[in-house]
Amino acid sequence: MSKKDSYNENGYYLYKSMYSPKEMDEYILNIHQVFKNRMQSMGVKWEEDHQGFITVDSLITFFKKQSEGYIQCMKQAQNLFHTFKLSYKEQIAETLKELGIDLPAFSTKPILMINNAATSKSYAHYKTPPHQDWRSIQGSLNGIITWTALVDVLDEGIGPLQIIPKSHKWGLLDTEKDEWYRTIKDSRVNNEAFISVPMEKGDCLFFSSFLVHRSGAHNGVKPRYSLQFRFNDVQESRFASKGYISTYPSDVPEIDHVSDDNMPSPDDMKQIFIATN
Ligand SMILES: O=C(O)CCC(=O)C(=O)O
Ligand SMILES: [Fe+2]
Repeated sequence: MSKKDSYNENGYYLYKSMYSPKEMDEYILNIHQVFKNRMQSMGVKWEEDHQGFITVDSLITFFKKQSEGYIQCMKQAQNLFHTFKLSYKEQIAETLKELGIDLPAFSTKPILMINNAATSKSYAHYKTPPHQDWRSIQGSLNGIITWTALVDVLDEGIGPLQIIPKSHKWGLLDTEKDEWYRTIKDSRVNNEAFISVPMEKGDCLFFSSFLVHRSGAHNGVKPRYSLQFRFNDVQESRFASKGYISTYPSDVPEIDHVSDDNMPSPDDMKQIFIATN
């Protein structure tokens, strides 16, 4: 069966070794750099291993003491140039095309997740209940999500992604609002229907925005790092006829949250633009 036929039939395609382990480690080091800078500015101490990764214990301590600081770092890490760079891979573009997206466009910003009960404010922050991404995106009908494992997500304890193969063909399922977002109400969505998708560091799962999926159970020992890119197809006629609807408004400045305190002085600027001669 061709890649396209298998994808159409099952609703997903696993691309092994999209990225090398080295590429993944370099990216996580950049993420950790965001944390180090913020922790330093807050006077929070951390420990790191011989490669420069912050230890899990230090990250957990940071979250426990300063959860807002931790969340700010997560948001900033999502915006790293490096995050976007990982999406500009020829193999991603080629695979999207092979699977049926003619002219891909991001439907949302990249989504970086570090799943760990110890660094989550609620259960749904590290264990996403069954859902279809299309419900929140509402983009092209052939939308695709890429879900990349930044670390090995192999054994059940680290919570491999769970999917219901072929469920994309069921169409959009009924949901009810809940404290996470919306819960699917459909008898076909039950524990027996899910399969786990164990992935090695650098593997990338392409799946339909209609495929039912959820997070696996995480035992809280090793954090699970993943990165999602979400694509619409600008060529899909229904999407165009709906006026390229976007349920994710672009960021606007949050005026009320910007402080007037401690604004930069000319001296601060001199520190940034230091003359070299
Ligand atoms: O990474 C996960 O476990 C699931 C996340 C997810 O499905 C989502 O963010 O829509
Ligand atoms: Fe999802």
